[in-house]
Amino acid sequence: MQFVNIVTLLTLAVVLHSPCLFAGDSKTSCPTCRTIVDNFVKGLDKTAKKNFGGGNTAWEERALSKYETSEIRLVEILENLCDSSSFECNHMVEEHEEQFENWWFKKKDTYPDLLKWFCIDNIEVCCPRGTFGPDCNACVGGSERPCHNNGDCDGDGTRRGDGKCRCNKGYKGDFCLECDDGYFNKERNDTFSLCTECHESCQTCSGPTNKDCNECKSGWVQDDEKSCNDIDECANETSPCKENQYCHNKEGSFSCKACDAACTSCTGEGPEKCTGCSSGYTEEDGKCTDINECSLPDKSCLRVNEDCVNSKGSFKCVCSQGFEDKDGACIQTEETEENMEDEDSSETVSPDNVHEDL
Ligand SMILES: [Ca+2]
Repeated sequence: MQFVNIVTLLTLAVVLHSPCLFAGDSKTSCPTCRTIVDNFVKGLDKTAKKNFGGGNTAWEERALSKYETSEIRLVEILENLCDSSSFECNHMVEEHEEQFENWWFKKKDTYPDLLKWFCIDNIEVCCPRGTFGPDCNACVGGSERPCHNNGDCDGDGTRRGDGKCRCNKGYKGDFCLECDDGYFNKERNDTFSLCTECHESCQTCSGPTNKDCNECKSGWVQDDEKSCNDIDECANETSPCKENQYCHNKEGSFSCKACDAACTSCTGEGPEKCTGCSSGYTEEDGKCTDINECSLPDKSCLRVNEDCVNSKGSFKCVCSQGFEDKDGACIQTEETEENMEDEDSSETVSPDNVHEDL
């Protein structure tokens, strides 16, 4: 007795948690139903010429007309309504198989619109376009042109939603008739509104040009003729950028870009635009040029058996070929094969090893 009770409880728990129970009311049940109907129509198309040899004999015509309305054809169509992986679809078809048979044999001449007959009127998971919710009420703005064609009605065509509008870009308000900031009404009456983008210089506007701004966007300023024009942020005596950056003006804004590595400060791109040279560089012919520390009269590398390697903005001291660094001195390398290989690879001077101090 105890055992039976547990089994009953478990079964009940499974049933209660099964998605089957909620399939009729899920968010996706209307789209699923529409897919089923679409695939039904495709199935009708696909089977339209089947079992028909292409000839024209009386026998074939009779066979065709018999197949046209046959259960065989219906089963063929029903088998291809859903992807095998779609639980909701397969469940919906299984659950309403009798309805499909009913429509196929008795209703399809009177109610040729399967979507309306099945999804809307019969299993009640969808509504006609432009309507929403359990009772298929008209969307905001009316079912003909929901949201005045400037937005989406919540729940449109389903048994869900609240019918309110989510306006397209550029539109606002409950009815999507008003223009959003940055847009203006090109055309407007009680039921129609066309909003067009303002000139890029306007925050709000009444027309398409920079003379039609009600208010300039930030980065733009109104001149004497009431037009909004770009502010050249870089024209100021003091740059809005950091010491090692230069200012680049843009329409409606500006940006700061890094100076060349040769400069500590600059007025533009490249070593020619430096106003101060980085260490390791010196001014030469109007631009900051790398100092070759290896050709200075005072030697930069002082140890015995070492070479000076110049690099951009710096230099490096490396032991000469056949010598290696040991305890701060360049010692002759022992001639083993392994060491020969090591020497080969140490010849490459990578910029990572470059001296930072000079
Ligand atoms: Ca600017």
